[in-house]
Amino acid sequence: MNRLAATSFAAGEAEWPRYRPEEHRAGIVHLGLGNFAKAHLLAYTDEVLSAKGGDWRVIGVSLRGTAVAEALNPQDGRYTLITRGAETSARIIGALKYVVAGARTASCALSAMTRPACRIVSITVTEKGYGITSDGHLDRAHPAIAADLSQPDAPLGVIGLIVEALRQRRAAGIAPFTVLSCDNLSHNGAKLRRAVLDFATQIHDADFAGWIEAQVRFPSTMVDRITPASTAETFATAKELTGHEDLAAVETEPFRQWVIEDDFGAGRPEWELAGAVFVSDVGPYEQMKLRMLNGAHSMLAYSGQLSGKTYVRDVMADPAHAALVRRHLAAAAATVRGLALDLGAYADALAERFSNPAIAHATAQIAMDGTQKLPPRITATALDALEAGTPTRAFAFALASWVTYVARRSADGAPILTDDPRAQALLAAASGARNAAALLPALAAACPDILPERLMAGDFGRTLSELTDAMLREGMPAVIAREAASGGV
Ligand code: CS2
Repeated sequence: MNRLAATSFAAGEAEWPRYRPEEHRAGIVHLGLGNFAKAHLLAYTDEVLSAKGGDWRVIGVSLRGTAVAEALNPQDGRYTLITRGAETSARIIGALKYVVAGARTASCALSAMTRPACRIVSITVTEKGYGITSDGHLDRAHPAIAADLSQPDAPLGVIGLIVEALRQRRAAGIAPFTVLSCDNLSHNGAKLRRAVLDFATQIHDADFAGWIEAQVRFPSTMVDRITPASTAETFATAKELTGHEDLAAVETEPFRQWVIEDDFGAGRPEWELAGAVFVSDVGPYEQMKLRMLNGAHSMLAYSGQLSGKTYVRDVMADPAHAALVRRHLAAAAATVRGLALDLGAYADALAERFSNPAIAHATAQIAMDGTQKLPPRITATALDALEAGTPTRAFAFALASWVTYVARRSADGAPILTDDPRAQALLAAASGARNAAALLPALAAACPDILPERLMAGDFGRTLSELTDAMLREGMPAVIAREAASGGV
């Protein structure tokens, strides 16, 4: 098999590295190497290396099994990044050095993270990977947090790894790295910082926590690039465009955005050369993206799953459903404060990105982990809208879609909800409940951060209940058609 590797000759239409990756040392350790990091942080870093050089290659750490390492390491970290828009193009990324995974993850990751050359530890582990509650506290019930608190020198999770690596660096007199969270958590840097300090205080002492507080930077970031899971078609396109077999190929959309707080303690790549934007406060950008893009995504994922739409583009191809996406974007935009940006234009661009016919972004992929995603995407937005007196029906529709999704069973009686760390608790709460009057209080008791009292009461609570009953009784397609026709806000 002609497999992609450092020694491969450039072939096909793809763009090959115009720099020599092996001449650059690693300056970043990335925890949670998956498709998103491969399409985002690594793509930006690859362009900087190409334009400017520097010791900023990336060592990846995979915390969820060995598949990613098994695909990438035999290829010397090389992989094909396919961009699908009006045209399809491909670029071979050379920024990744290798991936650590498997039985020795903790020791190998710690040795990479404690090298003086490591100046940034970046992270994409999804919302559920941190062990931080939606209100920003250390979640002691999270499996990795619980395990790492009892065995801090062989950590399995992000927070445990960061704390142990920082402890070892301090003991060896090595300056700390900057910690860069690149996940869709609101205030991702600030929340991670608080959880790290909390963890460090628990297992070490206030002196060490004080050192972290004074020395370690945790800039917040807003990251954006729609990146579907790779399929057989991804691998076939990679082969066609590169002339090589690539078991680590990833595909993504042309658009990308990265807004970063410029607060790095030990240097950073000039990511602005690749289009990243450095600001002093990421908050408003994060709010815009989480509430508009991700909020609309979650709404269309649940309502799409319940109306037979496999991909986001299928939702957008149904005019009634697309109108509800538009309604959601407008209602979410009305809650975003502090940005001198044209949110109408941002909403238009989102609708266009969601409609991209070349991107097969599965609604099932977005529907995963709802308990982690909904609090900042929908609940916080709905609460702000209620407070400000701006339209809220779109949020009641989104929450009713999730509630109905949790309650729904397939023809053989199996739940359709599976991929959520709280699936068991949700299914237990929903079991036997046949209408909104039974279902809503049960789910609110299980997830008060998704259905707080304020949203269960008053007009909002009534609308939520009516929509849930309608979805359960008449089915999602009928409710979508009626909602869109009534133009309700
Ligand atoms: C999506 C995001 O899966 C999801 O929940 O909403 O992954 C989304 O595609 C990215 O945040 C886009 O930047």
